[in-house]
Amino acid sequence: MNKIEYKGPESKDAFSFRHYDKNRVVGGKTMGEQLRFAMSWWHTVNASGTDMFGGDTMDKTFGLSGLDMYKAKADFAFDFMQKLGIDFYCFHDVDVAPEGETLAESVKNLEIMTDYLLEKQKQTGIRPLWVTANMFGAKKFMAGAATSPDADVFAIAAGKVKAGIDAAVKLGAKGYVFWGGREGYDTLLNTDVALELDNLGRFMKMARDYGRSHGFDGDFYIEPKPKEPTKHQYDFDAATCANFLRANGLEKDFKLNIEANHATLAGHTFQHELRMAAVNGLFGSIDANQGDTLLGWDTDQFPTNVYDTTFCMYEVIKAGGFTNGGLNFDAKARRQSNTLDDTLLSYIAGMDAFALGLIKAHRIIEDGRVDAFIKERYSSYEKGIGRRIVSGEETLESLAEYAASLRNVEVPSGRQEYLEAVVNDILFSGEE
Ligand code: XUL
Ligand code: CO
Repeated sequence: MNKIEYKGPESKDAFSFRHYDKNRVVGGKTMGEQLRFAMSWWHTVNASGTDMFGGDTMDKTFGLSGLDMYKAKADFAFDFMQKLGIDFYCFHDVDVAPEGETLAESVKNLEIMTDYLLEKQKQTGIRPLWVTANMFGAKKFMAGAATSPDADVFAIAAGKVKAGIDAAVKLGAKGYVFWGGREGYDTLLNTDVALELDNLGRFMKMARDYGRSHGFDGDFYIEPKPKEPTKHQYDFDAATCANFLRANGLEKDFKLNIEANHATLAGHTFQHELRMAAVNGLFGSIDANQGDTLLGWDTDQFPTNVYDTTFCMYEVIKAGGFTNGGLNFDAKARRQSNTLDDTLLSYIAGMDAFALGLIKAHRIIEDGRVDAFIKERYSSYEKGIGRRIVSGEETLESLAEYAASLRNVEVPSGRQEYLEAVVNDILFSGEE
């Protein structure tokens, strides 16, 4: 196995890193520790290029079927991660083990496969960043899982999450994700929203209680997404999830897993969602990808836009860095990029874009012009009336009295273009 090596920005070797130098220290920690890259099992090991209009363009069966195929996929996955120097992976239950006719059969298959994965983990030191259960693919989940109108479906979903948490504990994962692709509704003509939302809260409390009493000491995450496949998803965006978590008393055990392409589908920037997570004390993990503004659906492309990776890493650094979370490439090579080399090149592109983002974000902070500008912009709250407002000493009446005779109040310029030029300056000049 040839490992992908760091060869520096001048390298023309497509199978080398130009910016990701795992052991290089940036801002007091190595790039590896700061970025905590993870491989998404579903895209990398399973996705075969299918889209709404056409079938497979890649074969990832290894010429096998049943458990043998899943084991071959695991062999491939660990080789692939080692080649790239990736230490984490993320998976849904059905990504790594075949689904049975019953819950009991599925759980058995998952146990067999997690035994196999555990062996591979011992050999390599690689482990899951997070685990999740697929509660959107099977026909029974067509109307949701925890928000299904059918209580048996709710029960099966609970069983899947229990098995997923058990797998997380067994494999040493410090994250468990809920992405509610079908937790929402298409029409109010058939939906009891109040009951569905209560059930979603009940479901997550059961998961929290089970996890905390069975050795899961990591973070639970909600991964917000506004729509697709469902028209209205209950986990719309970071702010909606913050409200849901607080309403259900879950905010101590849950954080958010912010996905770039989900942010843009919600009409937000990736950076906005990260900031909203952070200011609500819910910054957790990231699904790294990018969308295409002209297409407008969840294209799950590999992230190559360095402005976005820079602003993302700026938020990550400001939030204090990852603890249990990391950067999971919830991304797939384009349907036409259908060779194994393309998958490898996609990861290299994404990892380099984030390494560059980390370097540049760190530079923006070290440079200090942006932070200094923001501090100065709000300086009226550090003295006089502003300080008294912030410290809670003022009331509407006292402020009305204070403001009564103010004249010619001038708000200083916001200087947006200057600040954008500062960022360009840092992005496009100077060495790494
Ligand atoms: C779907 C999506 C999922 C979650 C895990 O848009 O992002 O792959 O990350 O279920
Ligand atoms: Co995702």
